[in-house]
Amino acid sequence: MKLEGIELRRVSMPLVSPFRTSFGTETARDILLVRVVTGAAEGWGECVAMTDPRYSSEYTEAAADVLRRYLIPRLAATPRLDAYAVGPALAPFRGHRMAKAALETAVLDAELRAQGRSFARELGAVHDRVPCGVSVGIMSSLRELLDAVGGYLAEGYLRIKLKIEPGWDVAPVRAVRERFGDDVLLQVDANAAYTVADARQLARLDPFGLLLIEQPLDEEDILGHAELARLITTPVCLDESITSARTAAAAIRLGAAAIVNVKPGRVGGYLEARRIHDVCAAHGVPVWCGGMLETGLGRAANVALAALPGFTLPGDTSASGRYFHTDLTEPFVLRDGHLAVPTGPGLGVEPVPEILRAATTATEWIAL
Ligand code: OSB
Ligand code: MG
Repeated sequence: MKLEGIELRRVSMPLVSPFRTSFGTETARDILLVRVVTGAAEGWGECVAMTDPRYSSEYTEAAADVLRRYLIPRLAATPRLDAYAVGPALAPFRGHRMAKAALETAVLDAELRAQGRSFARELGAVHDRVPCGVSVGIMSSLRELLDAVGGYLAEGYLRIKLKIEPGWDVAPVRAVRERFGDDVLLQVDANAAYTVADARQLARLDPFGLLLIEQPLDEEDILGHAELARLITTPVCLDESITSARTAAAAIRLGAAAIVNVKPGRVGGYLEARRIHDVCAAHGVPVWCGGMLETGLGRAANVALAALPGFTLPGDTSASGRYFHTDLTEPFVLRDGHLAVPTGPGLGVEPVPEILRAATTATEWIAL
């Protein structure tokens, strides 16, 4: 594959409502898109880094910087480039997995579009639609939370995830159980807001029959998660801590992860995400597809990944309308609680030119 150039494009998308987590409140999504242009096709990669380094150490400006300063020049100097060569070519540069993932995804998309093959086919999808959950932010009152959850259940979401933090944990879970019953698939996500010293408080969630508790402790606290898993009955799921197939294998071995949230951006791309799926499947550990408030471009690839056989729990693969009034692509729409897996070449979706133009705040063309 011969690269002609790469575009870095910044896009700003207002959210339908503020999204509050234990690490901050988002009101708009500030996105970096990577567009790879080859002789045969173009490919898109959406960088999932957020504006500020609060979910992880990566942030949008840093991703753009490392791409233009190190990653893109290295790729330009790589002979016989294809998507599987991207990871090894970029390996000398440490970290920056979200930036690397965006670049690898764009190359893979260009390659698959040129070959007329879909992400789903390439990754090994076995379903033509995936069951969807929704991530519900921290609210200022239980009433507001119950209204939001009621709305999502009415739309057909098959699983509810509540964001929690100290002071907003048992009460929202109890309120949702009391209002909507024990049959609702329910889980919580703390985004690392607790320490193992909070085990007694977290054990108070045990009676509510949660599917899992996601990343209760610091991303580096693998042993703490293993210890916590012995003190509570809710299964412990890791998000932030899982940065590669290797860290997934170690976390499973240490008893720190009964379930794994797979986010391709966090782990360096869809190829590493599939390796995590494979490691987890070999250990009988269920996985599900996380989300990072993606536009339709990132969402399309996530939905393809979520159709692999080991993704046995509903993902944070919500419809476009969960976050955006107007998506960059044709919107992903919930049908019976599911999203259809795209079947067209590559991601199977394109940005709508006028919408993309209107949302763009800056572009930079790097000729190769
Ligand atoms: O921890 O899963 C998370 C969004 C941004 C950063 C981290 C997380 C999230 C979500 C929302 O929970 C997932 C989504 O619906 O895209
Ligand atoms: Mg999470």
